Amino acid sequence: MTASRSTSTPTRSTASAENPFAAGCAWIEGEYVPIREARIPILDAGFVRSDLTYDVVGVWEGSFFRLPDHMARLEAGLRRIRLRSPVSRNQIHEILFELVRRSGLREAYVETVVTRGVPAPGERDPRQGDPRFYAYAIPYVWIVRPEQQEVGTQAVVARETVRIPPDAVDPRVKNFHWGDLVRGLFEAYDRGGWLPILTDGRGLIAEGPGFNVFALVDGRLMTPRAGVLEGITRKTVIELAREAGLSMSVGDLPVASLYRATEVFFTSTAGGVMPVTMLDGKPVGDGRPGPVTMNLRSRYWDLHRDPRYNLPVDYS
Ligand code: PDG
Repeated sequence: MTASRSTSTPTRSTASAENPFAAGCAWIEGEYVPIREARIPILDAGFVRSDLTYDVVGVWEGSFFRLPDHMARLEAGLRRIRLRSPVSRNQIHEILFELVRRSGLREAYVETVVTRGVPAPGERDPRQGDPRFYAYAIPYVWIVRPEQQEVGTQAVVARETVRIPPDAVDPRVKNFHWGDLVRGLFEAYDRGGWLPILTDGRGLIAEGPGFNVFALVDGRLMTPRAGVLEGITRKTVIELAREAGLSMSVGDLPVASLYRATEVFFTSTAGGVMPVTMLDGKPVGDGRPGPVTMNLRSRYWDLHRDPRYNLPVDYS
């Protein structure tokens, strides 16, 4: 650390020596703290029971992308699990902008979490919860690195792991019940793939660890309607596809259709539109990112310069 501070070359560690929030900034109980020092109480039901909901919004070139959509999804999730944020929508806005301002990050991954909080001793009734709010900003996260997106990623359809049934854990409520998704990742690694696509166990595609799935089948772009998080990137891509006059179906996506697809891609705030060029060890289409995917991908990023979708951060 001392050595890097004395060098004249600017490095990540010299930057963090100057700004304690450069690696990320968290808001914990009213205080802004460096990300590495951010702590939650061990008895928080969010940790012990996954009793929470959260959201992740991206900051790109210094602006929040579709923040009102993310806030609306967070609020819908809170209602669905009967949780109230102790922090108002206006305060949340203020905190999120301040987190990014302090970090100085131009490209950031900004997470907001509302938990059921720390129960009174012995209390097991979730209605008696005392909700807590947490938020943090860290450098932007890529599920698939941009260089890899140019050639496409490798995926497998999970066979041993199914997505948690929506009647057990509602996937529309963004949650930390990642047991199935993490198990799916191990299955993908074991089979030589990088990312798993989970099904509902009854022949329909659901989603993967942190992303929605799209497939171009017989010239029609398809994405599952149910059993998935209603991704903001998914919503953006659906809008872009309709605008471009593509045939688009938001409905069932059978596993069999996915195998016939000429193009497959994933969508997430953490990486945008990510082409899949190998599925279960076989090439998708001609094994290169397809034209429909790459067109949607570039138009997705173009939207990050459209004032209708972006709220700039004041870094001064
Ligand atoms: N499905 C699941 C299960 C997700 O967690 C996410 C996003 C999506 C779909 C895509 O939704 P959206 O387009 O609104 O991003 N999850 C990641 C956070 C988790 C991670 O991988 O770090 C995100 O919001 O970036």
